[in-house]
Amino acid sequence: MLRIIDANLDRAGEGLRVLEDVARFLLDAPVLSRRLKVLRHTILKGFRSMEDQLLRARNVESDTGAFSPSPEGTKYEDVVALVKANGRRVQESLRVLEELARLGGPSLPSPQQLEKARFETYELEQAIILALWRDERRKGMNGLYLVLDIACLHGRDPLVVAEQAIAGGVRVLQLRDKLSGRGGLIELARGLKAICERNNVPFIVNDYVDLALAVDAHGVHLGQDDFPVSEARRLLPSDRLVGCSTGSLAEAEKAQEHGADYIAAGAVFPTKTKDRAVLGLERLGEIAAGVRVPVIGIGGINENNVHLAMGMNIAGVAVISAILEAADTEEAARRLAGKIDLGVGRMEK
Ligand code: TZP
Ligand code: MG
Repeated sequence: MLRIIDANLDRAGEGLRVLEDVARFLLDAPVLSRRLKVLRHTILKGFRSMEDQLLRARNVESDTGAFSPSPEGTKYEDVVALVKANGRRVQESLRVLEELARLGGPSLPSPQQLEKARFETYELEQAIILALWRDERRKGMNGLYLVLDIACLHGRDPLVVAEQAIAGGVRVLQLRDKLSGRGGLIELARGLKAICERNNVPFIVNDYVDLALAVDAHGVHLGQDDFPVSEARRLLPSDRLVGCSTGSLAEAEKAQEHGADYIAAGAVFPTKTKDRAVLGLERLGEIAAGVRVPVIGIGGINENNVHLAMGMNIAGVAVISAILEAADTEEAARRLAGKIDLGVGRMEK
């Protein structure tokens, strides 16, 4: 019995340590890693009075099961697989400890405590995996970003335009409609999301968190006077993105602090599409250097100046008129995308 407890306590502790380090070092998620640490300590504390007894009972040499199924150990496909395997390891060992605790014993923690710890692990494992997925999506925020502004379509079918733009090289698509009510946008949003999903392009909804939730969009994009970033972060599932428009380094820092996954900075150049102060290249560069999240330049960007914006070490550029006012959508997207050298962007961020 002591040997079973000892082995499973080790497994639970080791597995939790792996999860904690992923949360701490890969995700930079202090709340998650703290919860994991507290959980690990709480479990160990429950067995502290048996510590010496367990150590004495340990006998690695005579353990008939102490071998690995393959000589080099398990190889994980990616970090998510590693988290799943270690999550399972913790859950299984807590289950074994719980079963033993049900047999009773003077110095064992109660089965209820161990069950509670196991359930917490299910939740923490899910939180880590969702955060890893969001991290992946955040890294995909680069290249050419099209803001599909319905007012700029001049009667064309948004679904057709979206398909053409993506065929030309658009890597992120946002639905922006300042004119219709959101009720009327649901069907269109669903259609655009389906196209994006088919092409492995993130689909972002401008302004409306409820619409983004309703159609299960990959993210929402918010301006300074829209719904607060921190609230959107709280409402959206944790693998969804929240983007924020900013016009200064201070706004960008604040957005990042409140949980924004990427930042749009602009207007980089003068634009007729939106009434916005011009940021200029230098301040765009300051924003790009001042935040950790990807920065997307926006405002007045076209195929003649895109290289200047990308030269400021940003992750990508967002455009409206350079694609939507062009006679040939696909060709316009292709020409712009061809001038974005992702190799010199901020992909390594
Ligand atoms: N936010 C800052 S500038 C801008 C938005 C939505 C308009 C971008 O449009 P264009 O036509 O690419 O300049
Ligand atoms: Mg807005």
